[in-house]
Amino acid sequence: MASKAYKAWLQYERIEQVGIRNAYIKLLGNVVLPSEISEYSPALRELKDACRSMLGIEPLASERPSNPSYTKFGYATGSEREQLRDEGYRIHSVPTDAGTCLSLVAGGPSGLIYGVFHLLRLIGSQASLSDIDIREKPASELRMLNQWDNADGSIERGYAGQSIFYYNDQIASRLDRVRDYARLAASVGINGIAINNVNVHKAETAFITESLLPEVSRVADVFRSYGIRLFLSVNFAAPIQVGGLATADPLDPGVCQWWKQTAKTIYDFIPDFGGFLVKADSEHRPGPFTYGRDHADGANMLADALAPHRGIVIWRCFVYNCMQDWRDRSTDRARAAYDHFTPLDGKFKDNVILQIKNGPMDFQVREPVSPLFGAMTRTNQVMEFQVTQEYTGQQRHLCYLVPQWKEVLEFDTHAKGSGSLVKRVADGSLFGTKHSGYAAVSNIGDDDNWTGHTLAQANLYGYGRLIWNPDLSAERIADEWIRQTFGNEERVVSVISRMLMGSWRTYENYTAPLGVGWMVAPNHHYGPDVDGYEYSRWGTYHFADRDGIGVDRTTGTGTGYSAQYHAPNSAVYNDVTTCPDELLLFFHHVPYTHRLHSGLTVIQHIYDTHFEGAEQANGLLKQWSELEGLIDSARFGPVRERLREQAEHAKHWRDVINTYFYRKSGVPDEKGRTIY
Ligand code: GCV
Repeated sequence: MASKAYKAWLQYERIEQVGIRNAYIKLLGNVVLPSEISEYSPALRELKDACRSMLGIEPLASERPSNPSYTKFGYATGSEREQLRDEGYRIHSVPTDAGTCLSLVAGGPSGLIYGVFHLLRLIGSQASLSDIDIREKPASELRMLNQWDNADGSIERGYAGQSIFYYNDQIASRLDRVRDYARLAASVGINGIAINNVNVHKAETAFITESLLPEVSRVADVFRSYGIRLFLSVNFAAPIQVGGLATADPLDPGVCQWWKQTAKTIYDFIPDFGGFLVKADSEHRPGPFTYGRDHADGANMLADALAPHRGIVIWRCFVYNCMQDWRDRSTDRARAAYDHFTPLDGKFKDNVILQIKNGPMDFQVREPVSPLFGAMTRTNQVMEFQVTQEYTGQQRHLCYLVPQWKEVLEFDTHAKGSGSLVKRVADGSLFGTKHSGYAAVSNIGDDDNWTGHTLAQANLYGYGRLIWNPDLSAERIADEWIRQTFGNEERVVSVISRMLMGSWRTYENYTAPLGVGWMVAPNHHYGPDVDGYEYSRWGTYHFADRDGIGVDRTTGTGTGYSAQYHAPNSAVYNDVTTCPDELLLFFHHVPYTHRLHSGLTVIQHIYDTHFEGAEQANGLLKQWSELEGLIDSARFGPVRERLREQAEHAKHWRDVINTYFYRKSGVPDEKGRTIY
């Protein structure tokens, strides 16, 4: 039997209050299905399983109502169908002569699945179904997960065990766990998944060949039943590596032909294949630059191969010089994506989508929003988030990231005047682009609780819910997740909610200050090492000396990065007096005695936030400990262990950072606390 940790937010706990349970039983005891909806559809299966578990009943499926009150499934027609499109649904209670009909009308099979999960969320939080009228459809078209899983079973930046997809260079023979993952993903509206790492190694390069496609298509079958299309990350040099060609030049007719044939073969096995995800000319991956071609040449060639099958190319913009000389002050990694891609605006085929990381660097705890959002008006774009906590505590620390993503989505790019929010770029409405949406690096592995830290499940849940509806608040998403995962006991809900909501700021407090980022140990990126990346080739510097710290990215004396934003953002960031405190060191090099808007000096801010952050981390442990006895021990204990580690590790961060800057600056802490 699945453990509570494994069930994640699909607990389907029995409803003990008889009155409430009976009200649900009355409605759900009989489900009326039109002939085109099978009793064995995943939507109905989910409803039945959940009813068995929550209500102790097996709903009776029939073509006509057999009770005065009943639930009715159907597909929308006419204008309602147009309005809901494939993925939308309406849940509506309608009085009948002798009772109530709960009607779930969906635009298509995916909408039905999403509608059932919504209904089950309502029941899980014990909401009344007697007078409801809910209409939902996703805000954006593409809602993807990216697995950074490798065929050998490892996961790049994975913190929850090994891959559930692969073992020993093969696709897992049993896909039960993959099916459960598909359920979790569908329950929050995910509709696409790239199942292998964007760093495509030898074994995965062959996934697109005839010998391995039968295996890949088994995985596609599982996801398809939950409305999720399968994508593959591809190796740009595949024509050489598995095709036996001498080149991968995107303008070479033989190469074009090879990809066309390959696409055709893929669609023979997987008729609804989503397309390719490509990391090219980035961190030593092959790409069009090798042949003197640009990214539009590379992406368009693949797009032509996929177009006859309605497939798409998702081309990543994470392109920068990872062999930089740290002595070279003229190169700025933050500029790279914009500099590479804006000149290509309008040159991509309409089945190419650029995938842009939320910030210009790499998923730091604090970065400005990537200026590429708002800079390309004629190019399809999706936003890339990182659910896996590479730089935010690696799922050993609690860091609920939804508030961070929310800030990104609410950022006003001013691309078309005020109100040009990032979420409107990502949903395609601002520029009227054909494709749009979101992708995120998943945080799951084969640990029983999926995410290593049980509370890190909230990030996966939150990602799906937020991109379904970017207007949901981070608090609301946290509340939903807690109720479904741990039940409706108010004390549990309020304590965990407080813990989640403060955790991003807490993590920021005891780690890298004021937007400077990167003070982590090289390679694995866990724990403090202030100079770990200072004299390296990755373009990730803080330039701290005895007088000051920060990267001058202004137009006057710096790298000019601030000019990549539209006015007024460019001016706000460029001017040290208007730049927001939390991004000050991202944009400016300032003396330690520089006064922030908060009134504190930079050095005092560093000391204060680090003492405070370590206290807050300890507070997380204390708050959780209050819940002993209210949460099953199988989940309570391991979370407490992680929070203990976090509290200890936060002290380590505090002392390393404070000591480093005290020794550099020689400025003592005004409050005389212990610094080493
Ligand atoms: C998949 C960062 C990570 C890499 C990752 C890369 C990317 O640099 O550290 O592990 O590679 O981002 O997004 O491609």
